[in-house]
Amino acid sequence: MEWSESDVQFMTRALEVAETGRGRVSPNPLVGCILVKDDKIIAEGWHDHLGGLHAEQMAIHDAEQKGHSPNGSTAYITLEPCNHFGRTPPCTQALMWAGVKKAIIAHYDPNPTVRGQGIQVLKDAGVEVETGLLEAEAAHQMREFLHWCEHRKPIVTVKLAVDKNGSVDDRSQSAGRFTSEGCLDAVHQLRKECDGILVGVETIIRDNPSLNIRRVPAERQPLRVVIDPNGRIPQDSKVLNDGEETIVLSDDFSNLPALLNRLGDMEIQRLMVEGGPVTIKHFLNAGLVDEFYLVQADVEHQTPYPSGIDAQIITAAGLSLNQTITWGDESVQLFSRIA
Ligand code: AOF
Ligand code: ZN
Repeated sequence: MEWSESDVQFMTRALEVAETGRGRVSPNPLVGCILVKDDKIIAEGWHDHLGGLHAEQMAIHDAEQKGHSPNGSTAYITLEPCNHFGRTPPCTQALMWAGVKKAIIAHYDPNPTVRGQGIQVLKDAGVEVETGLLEAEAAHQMREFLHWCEHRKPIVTVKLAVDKNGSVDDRSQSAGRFTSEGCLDAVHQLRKECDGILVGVETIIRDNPSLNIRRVPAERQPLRVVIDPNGRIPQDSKVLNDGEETIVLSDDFSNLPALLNRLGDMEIQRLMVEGGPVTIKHFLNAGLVDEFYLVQADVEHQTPYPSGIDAQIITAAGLSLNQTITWGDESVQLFSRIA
């Protein structure tokens, strides 16, 4: 398929508005929809939050509100429209009633209740349909949803902060942060994009962390998952007493694939593993890490606690350096699984 420059521009815009829902739509995917008439955008919509309108319906509503008729327009949609009554009525029907004459779709919907039917129903109704425009970009944007549809388990994102020598903790001091405020904000944003946060019980004992989202606005908190094979979690730990959900699992580390399947059954599509190094190493050794954020702090611990994890170990686990970004004062290496 040959796409025109304006096709690419409109789908790029659809992907952009879809981002608005990031951290708020799981277990649904991010979806954006643009309505175009006479080569001009007349309306925009996106799936904003779980339970909210689907992107197509918001776009149709937006057109009407702005006094434009969607009749005869072309819809650029990042995901195949749904054809089922779920939390909302089918988008296929909405598009047809609105008189949309052509739908350009980035990615098919692998959800078993939708698969293929959305496109077929539109075609049967005489709507012109084209697919595959910026498909790879859309697949990347909704990668945890696609992964979960296929494997029914979460992608695993690790975050680890180390000092100049690869130490994760200064044992000469009580447990504390050694990264900048800006870095913490970024970590909270990342937490928001994940459905669950997993730590080993050692982290709870040493740090008593809250493992919640406080530094960026959040409508919901991630599920906290603590691996505690020997029942050592202190009953007064914050994660057990702040009213948000925590599950404590007595699995040992040989059981990680089964654990991920169970979290997948709970609709956890992206799991953040926050530590400590022993827990992270188990995930690395089992080949279960998909993304790794290695945060490099510009400090030196007096009594270091070596992580034993560096770029080489991460690479050996099947990941490769994707990009280097900045979080506050820290430089962060992002490693991703080689597809
Ligand atoms: C669309 N447009 O904007 C989204 C779609 O639980 P529901 O009813 O909200 O349906 C969720 C499913 O619908 C989700 O798993 C995915 O297959 C599709 N999401 N479809 O036409 C949208 N978010
Ligand atoms: Zn829909």
